[in-house]
Amino acid sequence: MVIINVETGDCEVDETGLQAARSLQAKSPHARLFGMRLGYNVGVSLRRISLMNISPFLNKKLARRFKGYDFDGNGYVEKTDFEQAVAKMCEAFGHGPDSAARQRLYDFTMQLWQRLVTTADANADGRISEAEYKNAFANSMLVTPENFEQGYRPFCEAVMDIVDVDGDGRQSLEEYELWMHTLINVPKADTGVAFRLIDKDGSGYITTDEMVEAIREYYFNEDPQSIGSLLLGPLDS
Ligand SMILES: [Ca+2]
Ligand SMILES: [Ca+2]
Ligand SMILES: [Ca+2]
Repeated sequence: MVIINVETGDCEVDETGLQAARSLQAKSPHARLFGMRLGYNVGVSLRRISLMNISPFLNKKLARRFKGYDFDGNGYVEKTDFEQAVAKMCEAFGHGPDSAARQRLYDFTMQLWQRLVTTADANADGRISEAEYKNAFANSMLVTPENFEQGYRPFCEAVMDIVDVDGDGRQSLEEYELWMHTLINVPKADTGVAFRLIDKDGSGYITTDEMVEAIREYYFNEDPQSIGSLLLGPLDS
C-alpha cells in the first residue's frame, strides 16, 4: 500500500499500509490520508522520488555507513556481515562465544539486521544494496530522530559493556579505536580526530552519552563541520 498525505504530498509505502499511515500521522496528527494499493514497481519509484530529498552530505554519510556494514566488502549487506563483524570485535576484546555481553551485542545486531532486511530489501533477495539502504533511510524506515534514542542507546550500552574493560563506564582512545576498527571497519588512523570530537567534555574518555550524541549527529546534523564528516573516517568526495 502507498499512503499519501493529501495536504503535503508526503508519502510512505509498506505492505499493509498500517505502518505508513501511523508514521505519516505521527508527523502531522490531523493529516488527511489517502491509501492506494499499488504494483510493486510503483512503490519502488515512489521510494526513488524521496531519495532526491537526501542532501549530498547525507548521501556521502550513508555511503560511508553502508561500507561499514558491508564487512566482507562484496557490495551488499548480509546477515553474515553482521555476524562476522560482531565476532571479530568480541574476539579482539577477549569475549568468546560464551560471553553474555557478546550475546547481548549479537542480539542487538540481529535486531538491526532484521529491521534492515524487512524494511529495506526492496527486491527481496535477502541482502541490502547501497541503493536499498539509502531508499529505506530516506523513507524514514530505518532510523528517525524520534526512534533514534530507543534504537541506539541499548546498542551503545552493549558495545560499552564489551570495550570498557575496567568497568568505569567510559572508553579510552585505544578501546574506541579497536572496536571501531573491528566492528565497523574504520581505519585506526581515522579514529583519533573523531575521538576528540566525540569527547565533548574533553575528559579524555568517551561515555555512552557522548557516543549516542555523536551517532545522532552523524545521521541528523547537516552541518559539514559536525561529527558526521569524520565519525567513520573522511567522506569520499
Ligand atoms: Ca557483504
Ligand atoms: Ca536486496
Ligand atoms: Ca568525555
